[in-house]
Amino acid sequence: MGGRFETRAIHAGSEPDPLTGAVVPPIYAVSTFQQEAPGVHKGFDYSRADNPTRQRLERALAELEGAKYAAAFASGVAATAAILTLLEPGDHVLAGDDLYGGTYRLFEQIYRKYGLAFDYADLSDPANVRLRENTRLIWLETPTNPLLKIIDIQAIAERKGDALLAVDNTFASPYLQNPLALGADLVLHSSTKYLGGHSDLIGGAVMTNDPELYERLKFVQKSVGAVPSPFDCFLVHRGIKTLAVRMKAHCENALKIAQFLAAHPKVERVYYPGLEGHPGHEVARRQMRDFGGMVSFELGGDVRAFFKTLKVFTLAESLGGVESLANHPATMTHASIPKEERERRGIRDSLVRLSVGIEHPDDLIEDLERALAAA
Ligand code: P1T
Repeated sequence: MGGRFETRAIHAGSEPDPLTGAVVPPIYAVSTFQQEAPGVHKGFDYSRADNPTRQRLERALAELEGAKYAAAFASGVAATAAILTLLEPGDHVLAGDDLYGGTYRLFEQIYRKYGLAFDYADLSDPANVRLRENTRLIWLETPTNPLLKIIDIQAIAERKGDALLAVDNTFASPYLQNPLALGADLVLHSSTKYLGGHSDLIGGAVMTNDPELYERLKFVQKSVGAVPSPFDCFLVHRGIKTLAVRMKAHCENALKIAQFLAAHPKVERVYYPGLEGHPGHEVARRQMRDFGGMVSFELGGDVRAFFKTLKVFTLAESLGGVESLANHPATMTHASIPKEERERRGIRDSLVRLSVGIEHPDDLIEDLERALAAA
């Protein structure tokens, strides 16, 4: 399909249905497909292996990341697990030290026992990439969850040696940043977040330009079977059509909120890459189209009273939906990281993470003003 991002987001994988002319890909709620003779069929045999609604979504996902290939999964962590399945026992993974708590849990509590070794480093300084002989994967998020560190993808790609570089692009979305163009081998999304955009589904995806990696991922997708339902694929695909307009509004609101928080006496520190004082501001300006919808801050006050007073922001895990959410990483999204390790990484009990939605910014700021006064 070609065209600029906004156009591709609407048309990618969405050409009219050849059978009926339907302008939106139909939901093929079906498990199996008739075969004319054993092994002779129209390209689909069983929906775990492939499904027409999923295939349309995968074409859209690939196009948005400038990738040749995409594989959709039942959740972001299922997509992460699929990438880890490409490794062999004894392999070493170097990961960024700030990342989603569920990713850390998957690494430490599931895959470590299958013989993978994990190390964590602050990759916002590329000099911290120190490879071992058996390092097969570098894993990073940027901006990171929840501290919004910015990692220079191109600088890490230049240091990756023989390892694969996987970038979890969930916080940025493909509208803001395309890691494959910066040298990553694999891009991952939790499509639960900005891609879906409406907090009404769980999904994940992996994109790549490497045909061999893609074949292996398709094999894992079919063989392990963590596939999204046709209905969830439809919802993600529907969400993607408005990704560009939503992201513009998320970014505009988040910058206003970050500036408001930075000037507030009860706020000790604001983490937002769009603020000029943010250590990753220059890199973000270079590798992202804008600075995203996530803002974190250290609250100098009563965190419980703050959350209790919020009315427009909902206290909930997750992010990337049209509605604003507030999260307490220490007890919610990052509770699976042991306290000592969490605090070493800078996730204190005073840390608040906001997923800034696309409501009117004045309503959001008034809500925060009230809650900060009560804190
Ligand atoms: O929830 P799921 O769709 O399985 O995606 C996991 C995931 C992967 N990567 C990042 C960067 C994420 O933030 C997440 C999920 N995160 C939350 C639920 C959260 O509130 O941070």
